[in-house]
Amino acid sequence: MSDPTRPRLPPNQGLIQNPARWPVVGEAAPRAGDDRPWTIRIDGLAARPATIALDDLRAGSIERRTLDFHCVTRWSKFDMTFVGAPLSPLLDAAGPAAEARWIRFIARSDRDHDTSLSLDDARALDPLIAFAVDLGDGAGERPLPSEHGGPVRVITPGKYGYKSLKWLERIEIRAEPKRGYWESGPGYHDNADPWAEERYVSGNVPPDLRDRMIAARRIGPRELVSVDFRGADLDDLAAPDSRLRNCRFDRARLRRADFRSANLSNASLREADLRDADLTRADLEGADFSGADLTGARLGGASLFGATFHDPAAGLSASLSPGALEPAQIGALVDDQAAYVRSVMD
Ligand SMILES: Nc1nc2c(c(=O)[nH]1)N[C@H]1C(S)=C(S)[C@@H](COP(=O)(O)O)O[C@H]1N2
Ligand SMILES: [Mo]
Repeated sequence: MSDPTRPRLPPNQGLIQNPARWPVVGEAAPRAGDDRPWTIRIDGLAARPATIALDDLRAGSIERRTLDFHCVTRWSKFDMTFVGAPLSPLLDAAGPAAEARWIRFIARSDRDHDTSLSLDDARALDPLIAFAVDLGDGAGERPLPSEHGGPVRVITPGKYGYKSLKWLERIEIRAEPKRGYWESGPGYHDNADPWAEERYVSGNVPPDLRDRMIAARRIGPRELVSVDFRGADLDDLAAPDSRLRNCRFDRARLRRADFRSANLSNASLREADLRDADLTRADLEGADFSGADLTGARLGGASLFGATFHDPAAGLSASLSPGALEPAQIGALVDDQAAYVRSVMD
C-alpha cells in the first residue's frame, strides 16, 4: 500500500504534531437520552442480517491498525492506532446479495448521521469498527472517548475523516448509493480521496446568479458550495450568516465585508483584501488566508481549526493586526500556522 515516493501529508493539509491533541469535528455526542445497550445491526441486502452486541464484537477477531487521519478541514494527524473488528468478516457473515454495491453506516445520533462507501472501497480499504485508541502520547490504549465516537465508530483508512462515522449503530447493505449527511447539503465529495483532494463537489450555482450576487454585493443565507468569486470586487459585501463552504475568493476585494457568523469552511481567500472585514464568529475551519490582508479585520469567536495564514512555499503570508486572534484560536491552528501567527501578532 505505501509508496515511498509519495509524501506522507496529502495536498493542502496541515500536520498536528502534538500526539495528545485530537480535535472533535462535527457532532460531539451520541443521541441524548438513548440508553439502550449498544448493538450494531447489519441488514439491507443481506442473506443473514445480524445484531451484534458490543461485547461480542470485542470478543471476536480484533486488529490494531496504525494509520494517518486526514480531516477535510485540512488538519492531519499521523500514527493513530485504532483497535477494532475489521469490517470484511462482518460483511461475509451477513452475506451481501449479488446486487449489493454500497455500504451505508448510520449513527446513533440526533440527526441519524450517515455516510456510505462503495462495496469495492469497503472491501479494499477494510474499515475498522473501532472501540479503542492509542494516540501515541504515552497514555496507552484506552476506550474511544464518547466525543470521538465511543463506544464504537468506523475508521476508514485512506479517505477524509467524514467517511469515519462516529457512534456506529447500523450497517446497511444497499444496491443504490445514498449520499450521506456531509455529502449532501454541505456538498462534500462522495469519494473523499485526500490524495486527489476530493473535498467538495463542484460549484452549485449558475454563473449568472453569482454575477447578480457580486453586483448587489450581497450574499444571502442560501447554501453555496465551491462557487468561484476569485478577483471579484466585493468591498462592503453584506454576507452575514452566509454559507460559503469551499468558495474561492482569491484576490477578491473584500474591504469591510460583513461575514459575521458566515460559514467559510475550506474557503480560499488567498491574497484577498480583507482590511476591516468582520469575521466575528465565522466558521473558518480549513479556510486559506495565505497572503490576505487582514489588517483591522475582526476574527473574535471564529472557529479556526485547520486554517492557513502562511504558505512559505508560495511566499504568501497574511497580515494580521496585533490581538486579532485570541490564544484559544491560535491553539486551534496546526503547529506551523500557530507559530507564524504568534510571530506576526507579537
Ligand atoms: N456521527 C458522526 N460521525 C462523524 C461526524 C459527525 O458529525 N457525526 N463527523 C465526521 C468528520 S467530518 C470527521 S473529520 C470525523 C472526526 O472525528 P473526531 O471528531 O473523532 O476527530 O468524524 C466524522 N464522523
Ligand atoms: Mo472532517
